[in-house]
Amino acid sequence: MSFGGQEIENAASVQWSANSLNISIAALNFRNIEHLHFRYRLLGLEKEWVDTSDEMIRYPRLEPGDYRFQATTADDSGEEVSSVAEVDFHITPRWWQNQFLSWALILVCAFGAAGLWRLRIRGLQVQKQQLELAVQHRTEDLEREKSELLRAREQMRHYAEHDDLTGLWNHRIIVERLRAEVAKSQRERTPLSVILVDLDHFKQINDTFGHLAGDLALKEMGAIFLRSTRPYDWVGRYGGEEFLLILPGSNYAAARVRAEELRMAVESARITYVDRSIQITASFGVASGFPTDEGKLIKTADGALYAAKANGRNCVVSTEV
Ligand code: GH3
Ligand code: MG
Ligand code: MG
Repeated sequence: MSFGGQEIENAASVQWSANSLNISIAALNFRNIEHLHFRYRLLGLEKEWVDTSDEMIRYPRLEPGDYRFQATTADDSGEEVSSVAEVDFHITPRWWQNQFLSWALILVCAFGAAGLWRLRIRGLQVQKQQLELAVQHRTEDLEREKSELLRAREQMRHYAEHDDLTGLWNHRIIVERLRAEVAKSQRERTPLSVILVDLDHFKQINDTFGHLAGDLALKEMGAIFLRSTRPYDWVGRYGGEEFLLILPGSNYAAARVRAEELRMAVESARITYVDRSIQITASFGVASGFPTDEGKLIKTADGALYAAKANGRNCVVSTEV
């Protein structure tokens, strides 16, 4: 018997290798060997006997372990004609075929795989967190852009509806409101009054104190009118130095009183520009009643205002429609 070129004797111990085990059998006690053949088995690998007439047997790549090779000679009838010859041998495993080491290797691989898996999961979690953070930032950006756009739109609307200098409703909006209030007054059968105000000799104010002083005076007048009206009244800049006030629900008497109060507030206001005090008066044309048409109502108020100017200014003229 030889294993990887090395002779094996009974009870031999050889180190594992990828080589094959080669066995040559000879029936030394028989003269007529033509009718003989052999039976053999390698315990540790197989249990069944194998018949052969070959004298050479080969086992490729045996695993480490204990083996017993048995062989006997048989005649043509298959009967055993010799005693069983035996050789025991042991193939010792290489260090890496050690079972403990194999388990250790399996464990290391398993732990390694688990570690890699955990790392991968952690990586995915970090990636997910980063993505969520990016989405959150983008959402915040969009929210900010949206609120900026809304603010810009609100500002645009404010500019489109208000007078730059006084901050009051502009001509277009105050006329629109008047139309709506006339319709409401008709629908609800409630009185409606308008007051048209024109500052007296305002050209002279500009000429005397300068245009910037005139601007300041216009602003102050606007503030006085706003302060002296109710939340549901409408105050607008009708023209250059003319204001239109809409008083829903106010009848002739109430509007007249209100106009007189406004007149006194204007007259008593002291406007200081640089170190000079400017005094202003205004004329008031009031139109009250149950109007059917906003154009006619304005025209009536305009007529009253004209009369107030003709009366010597700084006064109120009221008319019923
Ligand atoms: P009256 O008493 O008859 O109303 O005389 P008035 O001078 O007030 O009337 P007039 O119509 O002759 O002049 C109006 C003046 O108002 C002329 C104009 O320069 C001035 N004015 C109109 N708009 C503005 C403005 O926005 N700023 C300034 N500073 N002045 C203005
Ligand atoms: Mg005027
Ligand atoms: Mg005027």
